[in-house]
Amino acid sequence: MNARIDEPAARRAYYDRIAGHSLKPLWEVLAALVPAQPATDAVPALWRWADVHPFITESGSLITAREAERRVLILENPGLPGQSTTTSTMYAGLQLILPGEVAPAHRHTQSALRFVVDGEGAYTAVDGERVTMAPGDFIITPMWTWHDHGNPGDEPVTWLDGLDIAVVRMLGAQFRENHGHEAQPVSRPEGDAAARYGSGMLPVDYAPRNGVTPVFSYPYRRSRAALARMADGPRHRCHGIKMRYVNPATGGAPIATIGAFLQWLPAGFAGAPYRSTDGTVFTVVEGSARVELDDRSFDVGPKDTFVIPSWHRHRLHAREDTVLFSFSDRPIQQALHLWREHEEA
Ligand code: 1HN
Repeated sequence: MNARIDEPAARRAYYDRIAGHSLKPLWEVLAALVPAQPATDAVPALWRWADVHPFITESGSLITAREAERRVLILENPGLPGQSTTTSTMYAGLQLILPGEVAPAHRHTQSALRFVVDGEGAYTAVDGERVTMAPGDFIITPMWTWHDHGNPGDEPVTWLDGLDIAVVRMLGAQFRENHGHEAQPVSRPEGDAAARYGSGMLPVDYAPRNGVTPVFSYPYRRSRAALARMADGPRHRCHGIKMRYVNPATGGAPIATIGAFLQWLPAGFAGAPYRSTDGTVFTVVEGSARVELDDRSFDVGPKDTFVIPSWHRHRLHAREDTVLFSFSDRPIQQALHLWREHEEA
């Protein structure tokens, strides 16, 4: 036989012929499809506030929030060009809203979180209730809830958006609608959801829906005070004092697809090496720290955002008392029993 199947040229010719029939040989890609450990094209990356803030400000003179619908700079992972994503599943962006602007009401099947980075006095309206935003506030717009943003204040406001865009895209479950009114009608006074669902009580006839929290605002004032109270208590070797945001009605994640966390590292804290399968986006709220990975390290300070992809070993060193906010796809992985973590001694 002169065209044995193990000859490279014969194989290539065969691959070319079957390609015309939408067929591919698994044996050429098997190891990459099913690697021994997580493999992602996402890379660790850092967006320093000092670098991105001028670009965000400049975007304000190039396009209005109304025209853009959402005036956002995507924090696109350099390892995933053109994919508008920050980890393999999670999108992050920095959104600017200037005084007097409105970002019109819409809804979509992607869920979103906001973490306020800079400025105050803007609001987000979610399902008929407005919440005024201050730095460090964590606010969610669960899937298919109407949401619009406005800035009746007198300073620009910038927040970090986190969305499950790539997950919903992968599932082919993207839907969106415009409300028709720029700002949705306000049907509940500010603070209504917090009083009803976030005061350690629930309405007696409350039934949880979709695993989505009925509380959509987690003010930094309260979260920060909680961390401060715990500062002298026991600490995790890798994470310092790390808390996860919860749906107060279930104890689960506030959004079915996105887990969010706030952590406090005391000055001088040297965390043990850690990795987990949920690629994570971090933003520094207070303080300064060094993030040490196997092949690179970076120093981070307030308002800087960075990403640690899945299964990338890293450790956190706090130069000062430091507060980090982070989010990832952990609830999805946990629901599917896929989530793993590893702490080193
Ligand atoms: C979106 O609706 C918002 O509502 C922000 O503020 C970022 C990124 C992709 C798709 C929809 C928002 C978004 C988004």
